[in-house]
Amino acid sequence: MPAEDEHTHPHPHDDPHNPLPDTRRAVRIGIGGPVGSGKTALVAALCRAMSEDLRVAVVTNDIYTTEDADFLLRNGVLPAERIRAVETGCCPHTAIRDDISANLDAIEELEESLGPLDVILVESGGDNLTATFSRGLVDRQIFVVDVAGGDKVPRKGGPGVTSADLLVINKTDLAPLVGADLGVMQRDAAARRGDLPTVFLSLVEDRAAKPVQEWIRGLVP
Ligand SMILES: Nc1nc2c(ncn2[C@@H]2O[C@H](COP(=O)(O)OP(=O)(O)O)[C@@H](O)[C@H]2O)c(=O)[nH]1
Ligand SMILES: [Mg+2]
Repeated sequence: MPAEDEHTHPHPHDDPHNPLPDTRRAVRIGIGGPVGSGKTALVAALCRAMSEDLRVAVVTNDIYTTEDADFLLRNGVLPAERIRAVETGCCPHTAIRDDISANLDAIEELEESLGPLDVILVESGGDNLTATFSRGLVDRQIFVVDVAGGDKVPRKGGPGVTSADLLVINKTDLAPLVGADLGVMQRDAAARRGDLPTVFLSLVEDRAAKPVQEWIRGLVP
């Protein structure tokens, strides 16, 4: 065996211009659900609460606008360079499920310009109960529904409700106003989801989205 200093051919670890990257990549979390259920409000709450100690960035998906990204910017939840908007220009579920390249590009750009990150939140454009993320785009997905449409939503099922890694039932503050029974929603969600977790949330009352934040923090090494 030649001694260490007898090496003459180049080794990757010898190149001072090419240091090994931080190989632990950010946890990618998809946030889906119908329009108006509170996805952007949840993203804003999570950014505010987590960016104090974690490196967070966001990708938003809108059909024809950058409304969600604009909302996050206006509310100053993250510096502008940590937010990327993808204009899907088509059914929003296509960009998160079938042709995910624009979203992957956005994630790559964020990681290249910002360096290593802990959490990347990807908000879907949101159309109905059937939109789910490709496993090639995100590691985990959160599905957000709200109680405003009544307590039937978990019972109706659909892939978001039945298979999301976390189901968030938002706007519990509105339950008395619309006559929604949270107990029924809890029972129906459990019946559809088996062991997968469901949390109730009111972003009006819990501005730090605590149960969702805790779940995400549990995924960050
Ligand atoms: N009362 C109530 N309103 C909420 C709550 N969460 C979000 N909203 C409101 O619901 C509307 C839609 O929220 P948004 O985050 O834009 O929904 P998205 O389309 O899913 O991104 C906004 O006016 C929010 O302020 C909540 O917990 N309670
Ligand atoms: Mg939104």
